[in-house]
Amino acid sequence: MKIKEVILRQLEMPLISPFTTSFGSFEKKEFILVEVKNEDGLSGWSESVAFGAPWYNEETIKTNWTMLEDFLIPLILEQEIKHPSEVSSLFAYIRKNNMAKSAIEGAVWDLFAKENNQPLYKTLGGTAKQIDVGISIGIQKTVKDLLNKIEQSLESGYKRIKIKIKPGWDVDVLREVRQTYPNVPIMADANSAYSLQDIELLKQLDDFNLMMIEQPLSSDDIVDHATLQKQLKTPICLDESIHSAEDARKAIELGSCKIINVKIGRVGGLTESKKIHDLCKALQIPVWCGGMLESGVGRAHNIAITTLDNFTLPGDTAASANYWYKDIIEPEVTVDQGVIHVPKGVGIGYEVNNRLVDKFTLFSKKYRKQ
Ligand code: OSB
Ligand code: MG
Repeated sequence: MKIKEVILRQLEMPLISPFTTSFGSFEKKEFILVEVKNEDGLSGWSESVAFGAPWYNEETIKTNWTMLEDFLIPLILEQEIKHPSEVSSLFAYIRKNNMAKSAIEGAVWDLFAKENNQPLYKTLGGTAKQIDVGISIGIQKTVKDLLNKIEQSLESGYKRIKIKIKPGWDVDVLREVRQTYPNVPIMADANSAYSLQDIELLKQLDDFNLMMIEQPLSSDDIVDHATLQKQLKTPICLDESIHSAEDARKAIELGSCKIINVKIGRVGGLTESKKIHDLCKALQIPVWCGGMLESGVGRAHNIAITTLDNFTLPGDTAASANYWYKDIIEPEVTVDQGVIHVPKGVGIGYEVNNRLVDKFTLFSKKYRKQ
């Protein structure tokens, strides 16, 4: 591959409705969109999933921009890359900063797939023609609001409902939801809002036949999660705690979780996501693809990785219209009876709408080979 130019753009897109988690609330989405260009004028696209503030992990939009500008883009422009799976080894000497690494690694994967006239999902080894999706519902003002959102989501066909929980918005809320919907596949995501001191409360969640509870304890913990899993019937799924295939191996060995949420950005890219997928498949641990309120570009990457065969549980990649007035890809991601039909076009399989990208861009910068 001959990468000639990298363009970073900072975008800001308004969300249709605010999204609230145990760590904070999003009114709009700010993110870095990455474009890599080859000498023939083909473009590969990806986005950084880092938020404006370091509340999900330690990265931010600004730290990602710095890492990309000072370290990652120079490596991409200087080295001859034969295959995108080499990118993560190029980056291996740089510690963490996974979302920054992933932001450019994904664009290289997209470009490579396009150079080879192949859909990205096939380049990754995926086979599914359609993928099952669920929806993540943020913390609401009232239980009635939550029940309304669940109703709408079920009408739209989503295959499972994820409910965000936090202390004060947990057992009573889930009880009401379960009473209203005795048979709907439901899970809860705590985004690290609890500690082992809350074990009696967490055990009450076993009454609600949840598919899983996602990341109940600290974002850097796998030890207490193992203690907790021994006392819970409900499977624990880890999100924040897993940054690599090695983390996944250790968590599984310790018994810290029975399910893993794969987020491409959190683990440093598509190559590492595939490694986690393969490891979990060998160990019979189901995985699913998480979401970070991505624009269509990130959503397309999520769809591509989800076509690998151990993504057996519905992911969080909901339709574009769940988040955006108008998404930056064409066509938008749509959900039809709870499934997304995987696009057949080359690369990410969706066209980036340059006019809308320009509209949402606050500033941008180009980097070229010296
Ligand atoms: O923990 O999965 C999470 C959104 C922002 C930060 C963290 C998470 C989430 C979601 C929403 O649950 C997933 C989505 O709809 O993109
Ligand atoms: Mg989560």
